[in-house]
Amino acid sequence: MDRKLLTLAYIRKGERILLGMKRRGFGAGKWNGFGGKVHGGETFTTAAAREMQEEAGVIPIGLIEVGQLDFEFEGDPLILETRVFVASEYEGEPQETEEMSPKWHRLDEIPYNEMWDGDKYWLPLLLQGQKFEGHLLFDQNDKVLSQKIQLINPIED
Ligand code: 6OG
Repeated sequence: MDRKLLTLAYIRKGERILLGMKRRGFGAGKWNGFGGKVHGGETFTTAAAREMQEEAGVIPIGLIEVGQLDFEFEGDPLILETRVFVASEYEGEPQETEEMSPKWHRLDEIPYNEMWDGDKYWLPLLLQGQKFEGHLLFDQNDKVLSQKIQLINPIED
């Protein structure tokens, strides 16, 4: 099975999260975090920071890896191995790029119906400060067919 290594990074500031409307390519028309392919010689973390700078014009500070998600599409042997990151600090001001239009969203107004269908299963975990890993299988219309997500070292409360 082929694996493609991707990053997906968010900036979360208090009660708001920075999302980008993807303007072209894979996932166009959806709000998402920022990210893309890991280049040779890069770590996931350096790739995540580079992609965020390229797509949103901000440099994240103190990126923390919080998740690993394997995205798979029915009928496609490729697995998108995606490492998920979050930062609470950044340098620069979010700006529109060719790839993304960034916008702050209140945590109680996350536009899940304009995001990848899988996000509702795991983004709430990120927002709770949890770490997670999982696998999501999508059909050819980008709908989730099955998913399994588990917490890593769950936070006790
Ligand atoms: P480029 O092809 O633009 O990188 N990505 C996904 N994000 C979410 N939320 N759900 C998915 O479910 C995704 N599949 C891929 C990873 C693609 C970007 O899109 C993310 C990368 O940040 C299927 O270089």
